[in-house]
Amino acid sequence: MRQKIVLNGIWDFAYSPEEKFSPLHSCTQAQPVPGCFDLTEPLCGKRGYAIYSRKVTAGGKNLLEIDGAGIRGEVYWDGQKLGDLPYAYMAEQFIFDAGEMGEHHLSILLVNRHNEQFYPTFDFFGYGGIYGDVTLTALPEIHMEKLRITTENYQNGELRIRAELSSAVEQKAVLQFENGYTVNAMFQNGKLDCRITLPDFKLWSVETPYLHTVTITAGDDKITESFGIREFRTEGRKLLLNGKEIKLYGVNRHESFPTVGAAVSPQQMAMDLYMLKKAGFNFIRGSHYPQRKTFLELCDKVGMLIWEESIGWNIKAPTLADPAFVKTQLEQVEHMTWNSFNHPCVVIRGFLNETDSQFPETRPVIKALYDKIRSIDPYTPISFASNKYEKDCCTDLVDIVSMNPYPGWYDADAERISTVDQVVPTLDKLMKAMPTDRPVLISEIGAEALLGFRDPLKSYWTEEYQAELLKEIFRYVADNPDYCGVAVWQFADTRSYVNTQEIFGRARGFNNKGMLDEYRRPKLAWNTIEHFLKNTQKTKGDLK
Ligand code: ADA
Repeated sequence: MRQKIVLNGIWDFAYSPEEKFSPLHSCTQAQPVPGCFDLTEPLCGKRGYAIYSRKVTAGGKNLLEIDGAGIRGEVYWDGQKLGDLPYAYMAEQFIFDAGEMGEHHLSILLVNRHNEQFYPTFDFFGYGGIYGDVTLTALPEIHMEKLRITTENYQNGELRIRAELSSAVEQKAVLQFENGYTVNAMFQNGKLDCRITLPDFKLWSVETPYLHTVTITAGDDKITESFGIREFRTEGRKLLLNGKEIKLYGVNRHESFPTVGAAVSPQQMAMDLYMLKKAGFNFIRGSHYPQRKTFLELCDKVGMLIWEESIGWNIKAPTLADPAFVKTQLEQVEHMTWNSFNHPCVVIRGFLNETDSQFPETRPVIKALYDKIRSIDPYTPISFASNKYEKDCCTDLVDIVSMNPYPGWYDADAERISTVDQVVPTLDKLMKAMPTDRPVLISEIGAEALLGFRDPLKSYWTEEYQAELLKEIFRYVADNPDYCGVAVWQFADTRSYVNTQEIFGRARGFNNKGMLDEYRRPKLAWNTIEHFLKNTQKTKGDLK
């Protein structure tokens, strides 16, 4: 079995406002990994260059994994470049020869300045740091990779198992499942592709998230992978999980917490997840970037449905006309799909949030991104969240049509203190413009509210207004068979910038549309929607 060492801890560190470091720079400061250096004094809010480095005892062929960093970076071993960290939040893997067994020097050079992959206008703060675990695994000379386990038939436990060897050789393989079932198979020309029907299997679902494990031994390599047997597909306007209709009641969740930025601890991830489960939510859109391996493992175990997307917030048509930029988007969706392939919680794969999908010239880009994901993952429904509504000309290119309408917020009117009465007409009008042959999801909707701001007028920014608006929205979605679900924008307040939105700016420099504040302190809306989810059959019928 492979030996994985976790390299988290206190690393040597240095920061410079102007200069990129040499990978062997001798650092005089220290920072924790995972961690965001631009949230620690005297570097709070500073943008520039950083180096994290440490000694590691290793030798031979190794796999280095970094579960997300930002905003971009490069990785070095003994001063030699292993590769890049081009996309914030994306888990990256590096297979390399560590040299003679002994002490070596690992360094990660980061830049937290914005770039063409992460604009300063994104409505979420771009943190500099190492967001997730850093691990090192010694590999045998010939090792397995690209393991894909797909449910071919959730009713009889038929699976398809594919994997590749690092060299195109013939190799016997033994597949042992946790329930004792064992299968002999073969890598031919370095590729394994077998179908098995697992006896005594159990299904994965939100209520009963049963995980199977398979240990594959091939030559000197041995890997163990958890997986779920489930089918998530569309049927007309409906979503089916294991053949039963399921309506999504969820939230958009940023991977962020005010004191640690994007380096959210597993403890905080668990707290968020258990809060959502207890309140009765079944869905999280991982807005707006690939999700951490740790978070997906938790969602697999706890039972939560996840939408994962590559980072590309509000990208305009001229940028999409640049083949080099489109190539980076294709790289992202490809890497993201491989990274999270075997997590049963990931039920929707997405990209390009609120892009210029009202223009026909955007169609080839969306089709290319769709085809790239589908070339790896044959089944998972694909979508992108649009704010072009009736003008969107790309809805036929995806499996689920997703829209981000904001009735009750961005239709604010100086003459009035509320536009909650716009929810029904807006969502009715939107639905009339949607294709009738596929599910339609409200991927974002909500309003800002400042924790503690209560007011007799119950107008915009009050907790009362946000609660009333969301109650109206959830009631509408529950009573309307045409919508397959709703994801509130957003779970918790998140750090943004002071003025990304001309209309409202961002009070406190935060996006305040959370049902919780950034420290997960509930606003009235949280209790209101928890009450809805627990006390209404989520079908026809009033809030009790
Ligand atoms: C968009 C965007 C979100 C957030 C939201 C808002 O829908 O996708 O990231 O910025 O608007 O709060 O306005």
